[in-house]
Amino acid sequence: MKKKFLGLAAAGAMLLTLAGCAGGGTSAGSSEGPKPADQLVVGFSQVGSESGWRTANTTDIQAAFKDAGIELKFSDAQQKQENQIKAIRSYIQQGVDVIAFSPVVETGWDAVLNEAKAANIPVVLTDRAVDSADDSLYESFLGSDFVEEGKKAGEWVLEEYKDSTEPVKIIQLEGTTGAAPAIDRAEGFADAIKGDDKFEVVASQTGDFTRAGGKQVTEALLKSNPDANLIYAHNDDMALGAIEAIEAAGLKPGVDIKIVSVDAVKDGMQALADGKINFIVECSPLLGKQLVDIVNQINEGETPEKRIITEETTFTKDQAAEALPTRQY
Ligand code: GYE
Repeated sequence: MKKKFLGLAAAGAMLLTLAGCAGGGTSAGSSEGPKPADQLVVGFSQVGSESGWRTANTTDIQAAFKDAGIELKFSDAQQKQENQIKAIRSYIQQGVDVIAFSPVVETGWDAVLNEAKAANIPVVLTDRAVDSADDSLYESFLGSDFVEEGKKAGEWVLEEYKDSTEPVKIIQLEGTTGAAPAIDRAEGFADAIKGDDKFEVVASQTGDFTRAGGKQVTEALLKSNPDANLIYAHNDDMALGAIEAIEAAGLKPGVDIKIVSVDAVKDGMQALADGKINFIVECSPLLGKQLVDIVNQINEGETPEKRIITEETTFTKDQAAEALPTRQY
């Protein structure tokens, strides 16, 4: 934060006074230098608990801060942007040292991020991006490359159907509307399959990243598209909901209708090992340790990397069976 203080010289003492009044505390790494871990306070606003991925992400972040001996104030926004904005404002009020959050949607953050900036509280984005043109509104963005994930799913589809001359009708189960992973996973996938017009996305709807949403949307879309060959689900939970809907329609998931999804959480991996899902692109929720590292860097007055991309792989049926016994989440 030392650098930040210099960088914000133009903002002047008034903002520092305001921050002082609001929170009564000094920010990490301020003029007095780094704080000991047990005096650091981080406010984290989580998206919700919509999926197995999210639960694993929350558990991992909470455990990492506990291990580091850093206090973590945690709030669950129940997939509502207004709740996240309230939580962030309250962290600003409390004068926490760092605010971290996983933005439910990409747009609409500039005002509250400017408030954090004015209060001189560094913000770290985890998991999902914001679309702000001003990237000085956050210190670092830690998370996956969702376009790449969508591309990997699309490339698997290309390979799976490479010998087929028939049309391939695809139903897409989208994540939360306006969320970075929903936008980017759709884009990467569309890009991968666009070269061959035998692939047709016949229907695409949001299932809000939940199992119930995936089930409900699949039920409806199978009725309007009884000849669908494949479901591309933006996460495992929606794929698991789709499996229920496919079975309820008297069809065999993974055989009559193939499924490709993203995440690789345990339940998804089990369905893959059982042959009900055909391919999964991994998206790691284990961001806790890296988030602690970023907070420590900020506290030390260092500048964290602006973009930290999570390393991820893909899984076939056999690879899922092999990975399952030691899968953490
Ligand atoms: O894929 C999905 C969750 O933002 C990467 O959010 C995350 C996504 C994840 O609900 O399961």
